[in-house]
Amino acid sequence: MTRRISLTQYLIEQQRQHGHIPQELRLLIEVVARACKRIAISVNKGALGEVLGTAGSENVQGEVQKKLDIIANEVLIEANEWGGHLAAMASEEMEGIYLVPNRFPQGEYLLMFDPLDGSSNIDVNVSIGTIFSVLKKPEGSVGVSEADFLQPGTAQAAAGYCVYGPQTTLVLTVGDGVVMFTLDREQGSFVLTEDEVKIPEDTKEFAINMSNMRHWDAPMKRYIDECLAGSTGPRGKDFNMRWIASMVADVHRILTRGGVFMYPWDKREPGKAGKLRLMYEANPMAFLVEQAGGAASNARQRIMEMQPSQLHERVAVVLGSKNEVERVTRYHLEAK
Ligand code: FBP
Ligand code: AFP
Repeated sequence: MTRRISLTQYLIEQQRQHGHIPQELRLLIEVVARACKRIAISVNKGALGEVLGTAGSENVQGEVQKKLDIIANEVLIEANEWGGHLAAMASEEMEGIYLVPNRFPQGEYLLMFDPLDGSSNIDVNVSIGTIFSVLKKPEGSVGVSEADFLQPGTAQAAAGYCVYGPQTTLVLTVGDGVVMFTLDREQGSFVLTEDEVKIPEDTKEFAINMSNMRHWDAPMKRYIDECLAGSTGPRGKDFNMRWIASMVADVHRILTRGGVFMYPWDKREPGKAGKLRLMYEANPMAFLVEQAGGAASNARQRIMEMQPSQLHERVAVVLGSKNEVERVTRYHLEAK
């Protein structure tokens, strides 16, 4: 019988044999995974758990909050605040950072998350997910402030997501490749099901919200026009399109079979760099994609090298199969 490796076993082996992760980080990842299991239970209950629909409030970015956005945010905070591994948390659903209350021990790590990504898919029973990114508090900083979070993606100690779809899958990197765990619902544990996730360098599949095409700038239009031209166009091959409108689900497909995901800059909001958030969406996904052999840029530079200037900063995102990401980036740089 094939040996089943649980998330706990995997993390303990990483800690013991490879020295990749300190004990505090192992604990942190396990706690995040446990929170994801609780979120998965709420997601699965759907209408029976009265978790669908809007909550009647807005988050800091002026977006209408769904009940599950709030539930998932609370589950992640409650699960993580008491363990002693964290100094503070930040979330898409909270304006400022969340300090670990004084009654609990303080740790060295900072946790950021999008508790429920793909909000527009919650009520329609399509895959959604939780995205997380882990940083270390800068050496020598006293207390914790928002500035401690403003580190580039290259500083991430770990990143991952959990996708709530036909299966619940946890995808993780601690900087040594990408691994996937499938939730065994009967046992209640995450079981290792992919230990060397690799994104092919080439692809014939792209993901973008085509309804925004008229708002893109010229290099983005050029890239998509060439894909749409198919085998008789400059690319000499036919492309397929997929758009789930949950970044987790689109990135999961790319980590599984390749492809390129784009959420470009948009003329409608010239002051903003894109729709997606740098700190808790783009950076963790970029870390995963790079660790799987892919690439991630903002169409001009590597996402992981961007210096964030605020917690809820937005960024244009192009990620996935390396040769396509490089092509999109090249088109933008040539047009400068
Ligand atoms: P939320 O954080 O509000 O869920 O927005 C993020 C997101 O849902 C991404 O997961 C997805 O790729 C994108 O927005 C979909 O955008 P659009 O509605 O333009 O298709
Ligand atoms: P299958 O029966 O092979 O799954 O095809 C049906 C279907 O997946 C349908 O559910 C989708 O709407 C459609 O095909 C998608 O087709 P494209 O691959 O052309 O997008």
